[in-house]
Amino acid sequence: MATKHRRSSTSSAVRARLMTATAVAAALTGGLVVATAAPAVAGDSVHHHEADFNGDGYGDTAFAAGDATVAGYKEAGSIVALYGSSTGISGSKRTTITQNSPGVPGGAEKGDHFGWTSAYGDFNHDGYDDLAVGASYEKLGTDTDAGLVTVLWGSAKGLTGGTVIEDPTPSGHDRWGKSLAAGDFDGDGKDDLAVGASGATIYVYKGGITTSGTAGGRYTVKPKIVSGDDTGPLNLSAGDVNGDKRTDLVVNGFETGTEYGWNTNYYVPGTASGLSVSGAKQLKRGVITGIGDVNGDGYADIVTGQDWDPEKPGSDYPSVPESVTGGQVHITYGSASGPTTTTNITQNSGNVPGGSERGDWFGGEVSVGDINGDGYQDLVAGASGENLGSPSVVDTGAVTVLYGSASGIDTASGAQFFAQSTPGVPGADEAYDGFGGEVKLTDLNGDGTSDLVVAAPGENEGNGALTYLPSNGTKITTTGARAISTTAAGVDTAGHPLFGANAAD
Ligand SMILES: [Ca+2]
Ligand SMILES: [Ca+2]
Ligand SMILES: [Ca+2]
Ligand SMILES: [Ca+2]
Repeated sequence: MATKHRRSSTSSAVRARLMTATAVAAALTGGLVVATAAPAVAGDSVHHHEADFNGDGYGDTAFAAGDATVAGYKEAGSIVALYGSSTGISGSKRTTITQNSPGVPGGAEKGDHFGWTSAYGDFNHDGYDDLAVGASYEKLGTDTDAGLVTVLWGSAKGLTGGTVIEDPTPSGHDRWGKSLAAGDFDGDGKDDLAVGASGATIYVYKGGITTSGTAGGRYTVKPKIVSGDDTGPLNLSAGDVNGDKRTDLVVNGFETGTEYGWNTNYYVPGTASGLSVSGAKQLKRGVITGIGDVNGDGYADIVTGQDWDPEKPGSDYPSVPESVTGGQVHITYGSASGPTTTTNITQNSGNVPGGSERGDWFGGEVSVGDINGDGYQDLVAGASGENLGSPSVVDTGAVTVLYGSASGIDTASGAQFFAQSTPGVPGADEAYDGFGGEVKLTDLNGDGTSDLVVAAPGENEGNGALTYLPSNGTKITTTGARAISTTAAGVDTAGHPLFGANAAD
């Protein structure tokens, strides 16, 4: 039985991360924001390809406004699909979807938090990527916080209409859709959908999901993590770590069988019959994961951000040193037998810009993609709690770009550092912007290299905003950079929508 102490310990990392998206906004706005939202989803996992919802060959992306007011209902939530073009993404080519949108099941209600979680894949195998979206606080009948998962369908016109993915055991858990991941876990050529809820069990819907909601099959996997609304699978990430052409899953959760229920992560390999816990391996701590081949050996590597949760049970904030509480990123290398050795990076490593300071939340968000097209996946790590300037601007946030190489992520040279005060980046450093509160590397202008989108969920008192920073084929550049505000994205600015706090994986 969980004690109060345990609960607060198990949730500490989650809460710390939520700070970037919610409580920082609260600090600015007098504490009106309630931290009820699901944790952010990991960055791009290169599990298949760029998202292309409208099939025009340009990569697309989607960002949540999970606390957006819809038709007067607070925190009903929305999600914004942004379609790529030769000049990347902007507010002029997008679809903003709520549960009140035509063809989308359900209706916007207070506190549904539609859009907080999402995962893309071509679930109906028609050539257009689709987007599975969670509304994990949806109330169904008398079932409070039952949760709802909807697949929004890709088409030549972009995302349109949707289908509910039925919860097979609604009485067995709450928060259906609190975590989502897509990939071809059984290697049959069709994208499957993994759904997490408040329990430890993960439900996998096999590809070939139809517009009437029928899947090609369904099974469950249950890694050794704690069940609970604030625990269960926090984040799910997909990628082929063992190089067998079947997508593997990384589960961020909390340990079973320990008094304090410390954060833990598992690698669960895909097999011909789907995900299999018999081959599961425990990984380093951290609450957010991106998967990509940073050393170019053909095996995707697991990049997990651990924003401050101390390594050693028994040690606790603030007694652990700043070098730990500033946050770190673990890189666990893939191999034919799955995950192998792990290295870690902090802001104190090599020539990584900045220094590790308590509350930086370095690694609070991570994304992996090939910015310079050299075949080595590169890394972006958010540090949404970074203070900058003199006098110091609290929690304005920053992101660090680090490049892959044959020997892994290069901390000696090539690093880039961006904040809103960086020349050419739109906006300015303001307290609690939380710039870096979500990061996404994916190709949005069709040149074959990954561009960067950085969210500042705290921008303008919790409205949130995105910043598009393209790759010029060699590095991330401010040439062609643009900001996308809530207004440009069609998100209601009532309350604190926290636009950008989660990107689709
Ligand atoms: Ca597209
Ligand atoms: Ca499709
Ligand atoms: Ca590798
Ligand atoms: Ca690269």
